[in-house]
Amino acid sequence: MNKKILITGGAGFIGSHVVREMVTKYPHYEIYNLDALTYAGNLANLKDIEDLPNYHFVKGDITDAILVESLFEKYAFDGVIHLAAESHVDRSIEDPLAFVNTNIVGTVTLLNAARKYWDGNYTGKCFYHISTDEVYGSLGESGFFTETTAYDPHSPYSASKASSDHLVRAYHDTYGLPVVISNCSNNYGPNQFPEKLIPLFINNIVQKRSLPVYGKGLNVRDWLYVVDHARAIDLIFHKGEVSETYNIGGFNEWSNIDLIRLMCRLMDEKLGRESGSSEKLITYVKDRAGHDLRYAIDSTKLKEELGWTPSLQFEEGLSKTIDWYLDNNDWMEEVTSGAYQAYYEKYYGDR
Ligand code: NAD
Ligand code: TDX
Repeated sequence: MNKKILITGGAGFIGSHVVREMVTKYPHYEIYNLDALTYAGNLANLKDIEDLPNYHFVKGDITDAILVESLFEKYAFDGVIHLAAESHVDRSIEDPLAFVNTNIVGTVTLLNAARKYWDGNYTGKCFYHISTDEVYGSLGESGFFTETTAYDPHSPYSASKASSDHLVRAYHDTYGLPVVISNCSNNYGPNQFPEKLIPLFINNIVQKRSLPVYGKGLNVRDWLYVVDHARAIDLIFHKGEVSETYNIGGFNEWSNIDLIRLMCRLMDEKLGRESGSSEKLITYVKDRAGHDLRYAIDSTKLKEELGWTPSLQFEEGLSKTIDWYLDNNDWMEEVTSGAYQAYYEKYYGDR
């Protein structure tokens, strides 16, 4: 069946992998990528697919109700895959309101448009909201987050994502909107903005800059290769049950310091540096405020109900990821120098 799908945040890290998955796997779908091109949005992430006839880019803000409604009116979307968000915890500590605006107001703006234009005709429609494991808060030494774990967010980022999740569910319960939500663990892979741990540290190791480890480096994160997340999103969008939640994760927990040591070892090998030289860059710095100790996702439901399993083992995925950043030094330079933003300003500044 043909579908017209609105993907928000498709120029970002995960969004660009989702857009690629959808436009290449479903050439008979029309995919509309709505992205404001904030500092985290980069059209270079989509260079390889931007000329495909079923891909369409719209520069715009999800909080702009007039624009969002005009898109629903013009294109009559069957589905929404909503990824646009402010996504970095440290930035949320500096500027919480930006997170409230995009993550909460932006989500409600999209929900309102879907409700207005679908107008109770929900057959074949789906509003899919992409969320995070951080809404569940922090685990102790043991246990996992399941779909029924109570929400307990600690950062302005995770609180804003939790709020948006509640609103999505409220639109189902109150107005009958056909929604589905997934909560995923930490992603890694190509095209991630180098403010997040893995690309930041890869770049710092290349540049021989210090590696700022928060606190004692004992916080634990559960890492998933971004393409496996994109595959799960495709599956849930097509096969997920309306009003259900699916946790996505690969049962792959690493303490930050163990992960950083592994990255240092792999990078010494790849860069032909003396063994142990990158580890000397490790610097312990002041801990992040409200730093969650441990995240670990139980994705049994997704496996048992929809048959999803991750395709990549972590060491293989990490090695592939490091190779991608080493091979795409131009991408890293453009992103860190801000050159790409000057380009967008020039081409989209007055649109
Ligand atoms: P990202 O920061 O790399 O990309 C966000 C994208 O959204 C960018 O292209 C940006 O330009 C766009 N955007 C931001 N504000 C916008 C606005 N007001 N209007 C339109 N576009 C806007 O984020 P990401 O890491 O790819 O995360 C994508 C989604 O997945 C987010 O909802 C995030 O909460 C969720 N998530 C991320 C992770 C992770 O590890 N990165 C894990 C689980 C869930
Ligand atoms: O310089 C650093 N030093 C450091 O020790 C940075 C940037 C991070 N860290 C630590 C903090 C975390 O324990 O590394 C861990 C990972 O940090 P981030 O990459 O900032 O990710 P995290 O805070 O875990 O959140 C990520 O996963 C869930 C994404 O940014 C979110 O968007 C997603 O929802």
